[in-house]
Amino acid sequence: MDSKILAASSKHPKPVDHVFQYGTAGFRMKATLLDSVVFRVGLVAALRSRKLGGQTIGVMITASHNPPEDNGVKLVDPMGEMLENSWEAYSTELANAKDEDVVKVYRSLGEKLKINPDTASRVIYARDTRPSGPKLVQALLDALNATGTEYTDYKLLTTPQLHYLTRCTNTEGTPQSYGEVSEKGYYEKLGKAFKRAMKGKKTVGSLTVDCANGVGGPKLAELLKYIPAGSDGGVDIKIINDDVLKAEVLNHECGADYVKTKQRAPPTSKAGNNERCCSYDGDADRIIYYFNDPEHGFRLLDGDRIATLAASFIGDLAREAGLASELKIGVVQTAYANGASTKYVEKTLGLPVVCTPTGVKWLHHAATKFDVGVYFEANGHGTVVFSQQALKAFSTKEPESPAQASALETLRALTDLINQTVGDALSDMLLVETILAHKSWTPKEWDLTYTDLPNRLVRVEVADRNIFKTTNAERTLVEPQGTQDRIDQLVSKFKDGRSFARASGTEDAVRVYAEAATRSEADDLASKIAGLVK
Ligand code: NG1
Ligand code: ZN
Repeated sequence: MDSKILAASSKHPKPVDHVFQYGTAGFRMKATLLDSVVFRVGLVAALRSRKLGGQTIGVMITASHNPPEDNGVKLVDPMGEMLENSWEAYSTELANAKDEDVVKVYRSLGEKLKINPDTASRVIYARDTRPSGPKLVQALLDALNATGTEYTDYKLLTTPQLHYLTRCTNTEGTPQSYGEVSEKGYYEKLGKAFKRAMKGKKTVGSLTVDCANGVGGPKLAELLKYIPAGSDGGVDIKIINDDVLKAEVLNHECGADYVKTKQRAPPTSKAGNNERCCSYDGDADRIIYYFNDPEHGFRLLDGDRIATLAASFIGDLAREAGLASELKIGVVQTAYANGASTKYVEKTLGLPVVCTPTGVKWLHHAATKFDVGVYFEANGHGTVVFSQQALKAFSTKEPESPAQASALETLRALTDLINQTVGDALSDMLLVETILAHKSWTPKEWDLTYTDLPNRLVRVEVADRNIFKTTNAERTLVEPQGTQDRIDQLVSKFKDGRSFARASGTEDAVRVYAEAATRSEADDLASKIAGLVK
């Protein structure tokens, strides 16, 4: 095997002097730099699968909301979760090994982790629509072939579809089976669950979906074959930005990141006042809702809003089902969640909120500590996870009234509708549509549940972002010494002031977030804190 790996590796030389790091979103950069990285990630996937006794590992080639010339690669663990933390370091080590040391590092990892090379290794993989994808797939294949790994190529998929299929593959034929192991199985599961969850309720008007000209476009078109029309207890969807043939339009002036950062609808959107709109990102694992309010202009309904909507709906259902006392329901956010959303969950919904560092893996992990854990990043990446106890309660509780039976059935449907492996724009969209239909809400009513505190997020270029060390879920700076005291002093001068600074995990910069009672005070606070860290 060693000589095969050596020969294959020589076809994928590492760019000299480039240092790679498996970050919160795997490896991500200009696609031209990625060939050796993908090859070596293939080697790590083989090791990880063997370490786990031949369970199937997922490999996704995507750069999400990044521009078309970028690409990236990340690994998915057997239950559809993000790669275990310690393995990020092994991936980084192998990605940075000199060409002549690849086999040595591969072997030493195998020895250190006590991996039996005779164990079978299995991988499934997919990619988004970027033109660099097929060539990178070839690098991955070379690694899988050199390590004698069995594989399935799912070609084009959204990132959450690959997470779903990874879990389905590993649970097939067991009582924990997550669904049929096929793309079609995914659509069927969602379509069936949506119909059950909707119970014939009607959505109001139509929903315009901006697919960021990414893989979400064709996949949504496919999903719609399994979704009834609005008049039939489903939803009427108008798809925009679904051009996957012109490479340069991916994420360009459209998509969740554009809408969230520019605070405006994509120019191609023709939606009228008060009409529901949503935007996916390039690999459809993020979703943001929005609408135009004739009185107040553009209104964003971001990840915080989706989390509060889901928590309130599921909380109500649990009460109606008579399960409120036995199930721990909670919401997980990051420090970027608007303070008003946190207050709404704690005070109005009466549910606990946990704050974790940035990065979905932290949120997901914290959410699994609840029986129903709702987690979302403000940027629209999130989902709901249910504990075994919750699933058991939903399926075994004897209803004492028709209302209880109905709540239980809706809860069961939600556990199938929600992609519990990772945030999923398609599944989250159907969840929001279901909830709005049940509540007979337009986006306006959803928007009125609480008022966001004015806030500002700024990106600060610094000489060395690594000197910024945080604690308290990234809300407190421990280094450089004294900086936090100065931040606290400034914040105390602002009504409803809150601010923190942390090094970005994905860009070479520090991010400063500030909230205050008014727009101008939030801007002022953010710029003062930015001045402090510069
Ligand atoms: P960084 O660059 O570490 O702030 C950004 C987003 C995260 C998350 C990751 C991964 C903000 C403020 N940060 O992280 O929420 O999505 O990228 O893609 O939006
Ligand atoms: Zn994404």
